Amino acid sequence: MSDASKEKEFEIVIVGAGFSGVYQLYRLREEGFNVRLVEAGAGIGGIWHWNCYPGARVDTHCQIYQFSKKELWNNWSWSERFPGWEEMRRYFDYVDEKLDLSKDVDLNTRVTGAEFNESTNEWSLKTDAGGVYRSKFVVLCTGFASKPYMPDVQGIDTFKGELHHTAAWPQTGIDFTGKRVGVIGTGASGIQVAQEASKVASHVTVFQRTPNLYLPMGQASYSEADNVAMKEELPARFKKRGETFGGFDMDLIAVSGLDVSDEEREETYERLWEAGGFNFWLGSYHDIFSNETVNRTAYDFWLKKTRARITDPVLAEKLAPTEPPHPYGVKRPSLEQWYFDIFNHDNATLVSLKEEPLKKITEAGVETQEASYDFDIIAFATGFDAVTGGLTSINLTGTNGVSLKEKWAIGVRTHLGLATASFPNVLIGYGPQAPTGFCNGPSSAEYQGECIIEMLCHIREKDYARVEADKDAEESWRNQVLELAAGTLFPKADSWYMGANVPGKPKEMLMYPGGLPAYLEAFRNCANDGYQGFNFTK
Ligand code: NA7
Repeated sequence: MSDASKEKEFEIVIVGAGFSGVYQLYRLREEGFNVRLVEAGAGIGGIWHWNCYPGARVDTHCQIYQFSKKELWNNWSWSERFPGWEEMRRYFDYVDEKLDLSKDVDLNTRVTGAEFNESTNEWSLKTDAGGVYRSKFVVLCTGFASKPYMPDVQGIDTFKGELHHTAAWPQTGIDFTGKRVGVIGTGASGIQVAQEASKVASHVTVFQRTPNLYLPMGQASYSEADNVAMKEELPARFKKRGETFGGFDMDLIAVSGLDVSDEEREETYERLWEAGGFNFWLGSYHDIFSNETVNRTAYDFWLKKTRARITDPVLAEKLAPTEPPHPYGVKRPSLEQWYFDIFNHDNATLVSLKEEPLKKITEAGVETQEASYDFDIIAFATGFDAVTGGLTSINLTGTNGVSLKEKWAIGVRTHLGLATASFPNVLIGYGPQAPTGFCNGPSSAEYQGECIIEMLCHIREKDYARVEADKDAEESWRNQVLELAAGTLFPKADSWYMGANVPGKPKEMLMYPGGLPAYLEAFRNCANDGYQGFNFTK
């Protein structure tokens, strides 16, 4: 807000300017709503504003990691199959300019809390910029990864060098040249940092707790001619997204991995592996996520391919253990480019925290139960309080006086992942109990985003003052989510999908695991049935 001391009033306030929030802004504006988008960062782009650590890169191919609006894709060219953060930022700047977004966005403004006024049916949102927003509706688009998870390791404040979480990396950057770099965590962020550091650092030491079952990224550079050819295919790819489990342009194979011969399965795996990206994961047999025997065939194929990249047998057992640490793909596989190769050089070391647990951070570096490692720079690539953290870190007070954080401390409850009881007129995009982490972000922004827009248009048409999720409906939706998850192998890993990466967080499936089409069908049935499970008041 230009004048932070003033109250401003809107029909709808959107929180968060990633793909979901940006989509809400331009579509709700198109529908004629008086809407404002409030964003904590200094720029739009959500995760692509915050993620600026060396090597930060998207793990979904650019063809479908963009908005499907022709006016946008028709005039934009991608330089790589999996773009880096700088290119994603340029893309968001381009979207901003094309759709004239900035005039309705307040940057550098973090929503810290909100209260509902029962007599006016309005929310009052407080921000760290000092101002107050009053609005009839709030659409929360805080994303799955807006609250970094920093483990409670003793001595973090004592380190004399540079220590940062990858998601809170200094925007001015840090030069790794000639430095001793420590990387804690081996998910997508950890290996991206390690790959970059290995090129210029005097030494990089990677601390691994659980081996990540990486897939080859299959990065490619794109010329202008490639972009011209790509555009021909885009409408079909965009359409396909709404028909597939993960909102991708590929889908799980309908037959069981056990109903094919060993030769056919091997050929399929080989083809998927060669295709790169998430093909081996989201293009595999549908029962890879529910049948341990099928899952093991995928693991064994992965093991064979990965072991072929690692020469040292001791290292090989650490990076790619003979026995799977958990079923294949129930933790998100990160896409590696030259990660395994870095350990073939003298300037890289892998430390297994299973063999020598982390003890503390010291002035000089990292101390494990076995040894001390000195660093100039430490990157905590330890992930996020995923999916719920961005929402519960806003002090939202429900009509019963209970905050969202308190309500969800004993397990998430929502109806269709769109709203939660006692929080009237709050709608959630890309949050828990929706496809979210199993779904391509831009696909969710558009497909689930349209559910939110449809609801808001319905409310306006009927002149309702208030909408709220029904308590019974949210119990029922929760049970559907948990029952679907119980039929899968996902609960067998302590992943962020299960909320199990953050100590003290309830271990429960945080996503709707039935796939995007089934989710959209559930919404359609609900809407056709007069929005059953939502209570409306005039
Ligand atoms: P991830 O994928 O959640 O990875 C976090 C990593 O940090 C993972 O290897 C964790 O090991 C490790 N970790 C977490 N806490 C600790 C502690 N206390 N000690 C040591 N190691 C720890 O986050 P990313 O940022 O890499 O990626 C997030 C998503 O962004 C990713 O899924 C893609 O969608 C892009 P663990 O496996 O829990 O043993």
